[in-house]
Amino acid sequence: MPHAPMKIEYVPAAALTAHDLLSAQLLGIISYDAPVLPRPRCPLLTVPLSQIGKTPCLELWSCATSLERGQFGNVDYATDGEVFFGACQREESAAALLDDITYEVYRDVIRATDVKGCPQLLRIWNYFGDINGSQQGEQRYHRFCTGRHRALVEFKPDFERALPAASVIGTRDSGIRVYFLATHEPGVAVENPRQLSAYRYPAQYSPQSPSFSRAMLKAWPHGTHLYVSGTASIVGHSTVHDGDVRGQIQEILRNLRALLTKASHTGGAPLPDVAEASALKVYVRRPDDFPLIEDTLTQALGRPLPVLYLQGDLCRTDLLVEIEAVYAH
Ligand code: 3EB
Repeated sequence: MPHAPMKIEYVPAAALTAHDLLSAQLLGIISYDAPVLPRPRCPLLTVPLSQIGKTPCLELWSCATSLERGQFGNVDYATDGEVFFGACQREESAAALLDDITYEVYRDVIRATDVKGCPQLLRIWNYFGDINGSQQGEQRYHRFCTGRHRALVEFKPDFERALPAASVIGTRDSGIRVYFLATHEPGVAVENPRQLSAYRYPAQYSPQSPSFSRAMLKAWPHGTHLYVSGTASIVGHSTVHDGDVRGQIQEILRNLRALLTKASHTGGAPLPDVAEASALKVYVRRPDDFPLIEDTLTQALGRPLPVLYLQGDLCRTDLLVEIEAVYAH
């Protein structure tokens, strides 16, 4: 991602010096299993997902200019006025419903970006515990969808025009964590012709349909990024290849290719091939599937890519793997 205002890298934690961690150009750090010492000056979010298969890496977000950093409500942020990176973490108590906590998190996210003049949410990552479990008789993923939608309706009246790209992944520990990218001018939401838009899913998946777009295309002053949502083996609105990991990956790759083609028409310029991702995260439900998943993906892509494999739960119990990506050109 040479010319855009920010980049995302996966860096072995052991390779980072204290000097690196204190850099004025760091927008944020996402830590999965790797410890982060000393405490950086930028927002730091620790996500309880185990990394599989490689030396522990940190996800580093950086840009070329110096940043203003601060806190707004529960949101830690860093911004250069063009890009706005934020992170927010809330613990859960048995008494609080996940819909209400999610609502409050999204309210804070929207307020922080509004106050700082970057109200256009481009991409948001959502992580919380026990995603396939229930709370007071309602699935927790459904509660999440309800709380998110309630906040968007209340604080973003025209949100349906440019829903951010998103991932929602179940973590091993409780609490909700989100991090996000926002800016001042909107991007263009891109839907996948092979899939029903998630915000139109029938109620069988969630009484309140999920509020996200399949991808967000953003033309920065010096380069275009495509932020691809967590992409699963879903065609139309149905899961396909139940129980077949290899089949699920191949379907995900078809979905990614279709999305890239659609995005290149939308943006009026060709986007790179599926194998030219700048950053990939692969969420694996069952760690035992990792060798097959890595093998299938490496063969299909034909080259080593910047990729993190993380063990996480996916919102439908029949999904075994999900892939998110960033493309640049
Ligand atoms: C899907 O396509 C798989 O609720 O924001 C992927 C990415 C999924 C984001 C969300 C859900 C979300 O429906 C699940």
